[in-house]
Amino acid sequence: MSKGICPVEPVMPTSWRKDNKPHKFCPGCGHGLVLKCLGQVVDELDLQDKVVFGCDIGCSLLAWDFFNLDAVQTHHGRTTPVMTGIKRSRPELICIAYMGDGGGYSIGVQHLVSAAARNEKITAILANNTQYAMTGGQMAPTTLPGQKTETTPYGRDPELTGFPLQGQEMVSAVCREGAYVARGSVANQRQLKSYLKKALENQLAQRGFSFVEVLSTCPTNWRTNAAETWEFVQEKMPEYFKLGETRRPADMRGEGLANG
Ligand SMILES: Cc1ncc(C[n+]2csc(CCOP(=O)(O)OP(=O)(O)O)c2C)c(N)n1
Ligand code: SF4
Ligand SMILES: [Mg+2]
Repeated sequence: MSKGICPVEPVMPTSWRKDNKPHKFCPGCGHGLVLKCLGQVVDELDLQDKVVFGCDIGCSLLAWDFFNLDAVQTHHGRTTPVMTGIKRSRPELICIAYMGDGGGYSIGVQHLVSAAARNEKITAILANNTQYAMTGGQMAPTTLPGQKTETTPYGRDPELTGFPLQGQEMVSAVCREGAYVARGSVANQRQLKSYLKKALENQLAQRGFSFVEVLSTCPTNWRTNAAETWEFVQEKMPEYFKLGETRRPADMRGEGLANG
C-alpha cells in the first residue's frame, strides 16, 4: 500500500504487504476494515508464518495480493472445503476461509454447513454486505426486506423471496462442543477484533470449528453516501442480524461476553 492512499495506514498490520500496489476496494468498503482487524490479530498472535489464507470469488478475493501470507483463491463458495483439506493434511497450519454472503450462504452454503457439522478445525470468516457485490449488487439470501438491489428494483418482497437468512444462527445450530461462533460488525472494530482473535485462538487450541460473520458495507452497490452507509450497517442490519457470540467452547465460557 502506498503512503497517503490507505486511511488505516498508521495501524497497518505487518502481515499486510508493504511492497505492493494500492488495494482495490472501493472507498468505504467493509472488506478492508474486516481484513485490517484480521491482519492485526494475526500479528498479535504471531501467526504470520503459519497462516494459509483462503479467499473466495467475490470482492473478498481482492485481498489476495496485499496480505503478506500464503493465499489460495477458490471457486465461488469453495474456500471452506479447500481450507478443510489443507488443515487435514497439515494440522499445524492455521487455515482461514474468507468469503462473502453470496459464497457462504448461497452458492457454497453446503460446504459451510457441512464443515460446521463435522467440527472442522478451521476458521471461517464471512463478510455479509447483504448482496452479491462483485457482480453488480444482486439480491442474496441476506438482502433485507424492502432493500433495493439490481434484481429487486422495487425492494425485496419476503412473500416472494423469503426473509433474510440467519446464517450465523444456522451455522451455530449445527455446531458441536468446541466450536466458536459469533457475529460482529465493521461498525465496532474493538468487538470484531476480539471475536476474530477468539476464533483463531480456538483453532490454535485445536478445539473445533470457528466462525465469525461480519456485518460489512458496500456503498457502491447500496448507492449510499457515507452517513447512509454507516446508518445501514449500524442501525438497519442488526435489526435482522443480531450481534454477539452464540457459541463458545467450555474453556472460554468463564470469560465475559465480548460486547464492548
Ligand atoms: C460457481 C460460481 N457462480 C457464480 C459466479 C459469479 N460470481 C462471481 S462473484 C459473485 C458474487 C459474490 O458475492 P459475495 O459472495 O456476497 O461476495 P461480495 O462480492 O459481496 O463480497 C458471483 C455470483 C462464480 N464466479 N462462480
Ligand atoms: S463493490 Fe462493494 S464489496 Fe466490492 S469492493 Fe466495492 S464497496 Fe467493496
Ligand atoms: Mg456479498
